[in-house]
Amino acid sequence: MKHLLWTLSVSFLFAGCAANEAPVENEVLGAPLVSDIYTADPSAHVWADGRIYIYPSHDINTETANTGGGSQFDMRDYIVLSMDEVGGKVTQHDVALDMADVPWVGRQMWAPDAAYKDGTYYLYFPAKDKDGVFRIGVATSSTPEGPFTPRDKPMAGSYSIDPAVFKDGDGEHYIYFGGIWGGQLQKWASGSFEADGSETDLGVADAPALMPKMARLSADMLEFAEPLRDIVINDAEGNPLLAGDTDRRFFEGTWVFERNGTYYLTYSTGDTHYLVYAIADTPYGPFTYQGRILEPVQGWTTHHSIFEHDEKWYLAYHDTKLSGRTHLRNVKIIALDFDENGRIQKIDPK
Ligand code: FUB
Repeated sequence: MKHLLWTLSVSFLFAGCAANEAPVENEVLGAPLVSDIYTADPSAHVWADGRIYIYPSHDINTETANTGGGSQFDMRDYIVLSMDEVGGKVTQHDVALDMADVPWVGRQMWAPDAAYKDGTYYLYFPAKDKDGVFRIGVATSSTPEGPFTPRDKPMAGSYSIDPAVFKDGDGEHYIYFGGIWGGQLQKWASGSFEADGSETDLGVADAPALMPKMARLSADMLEFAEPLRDIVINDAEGNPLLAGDTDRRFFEGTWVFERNGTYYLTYSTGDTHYLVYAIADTPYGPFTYQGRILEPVQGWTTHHSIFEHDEKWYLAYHDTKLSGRTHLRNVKIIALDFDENGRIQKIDPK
């Protein structure tokens, strides 16, 4: 019944839309997937069984104060959500990975992603090591929901946050990651970690913005197969987006997918609270900025993933409607539409 109502709502809203309008409204479709726990940063995948799996952050109400750098986001484990279809019954699985089982982790298990290859599921997760430096770890499982067994060290040469893994049509996997401010990417601007480096940005508005990083994954999915590269994001004239262009420049939360031969890089602009996208002809880019996907949601952070299920496209995202508190978020899913030229139709959550 719930699914029927959801489908009718979608049909009604789509029927009333002109080609360039957002297809849906969040009030109708964007109900929190679960309300027993707080979840955020949803990475959605449809594996071979056709079921939708969401790999979110598991927000918790700790006593950790907000002393800067996102310290109040003090998460300790991961819990996977799954469902047969959007709008269907959501299963909240048991703990997939606990901080206590990862020898190198000090604190703050942030936004994860997952991948599948040859019978094994891989969970990629950022967390601060014992020295307070964000690294990216990998854990493996024979089932999509876990439990996952972590490696005892983070990926060699990894840093910052928000890993996102994209599988290309030729079977190669690529990992994208990075986040400025609390995600520490600006502290790596010189190539090595500067503990006393900027907490807020590079401060040079007319310099090229910090770009997210990427590499092809090794055949065993556990390490970078090549040196890390910047993901270049240009404007329509082919010039890199600038640090001062806070409405468009990358902040955190990359996601990559391919549709009709076009590679889409989507990300959060952080302090301006937009989800935006850029396109390229290859998974390496360079990417050209296109526009916004989602206007600001309730809450400071905005993070997402995009997936296709039963020939429809969806945006998984979060807001803070359940709690009203920045660090206690709830994951939602909403329909996403493309026009005939492959342009993503912007959604306004209000
Ligand atoms: O959930 C903690 C952090 O908040 C994520 O890593 C960022 O993308 C932001 O959503």
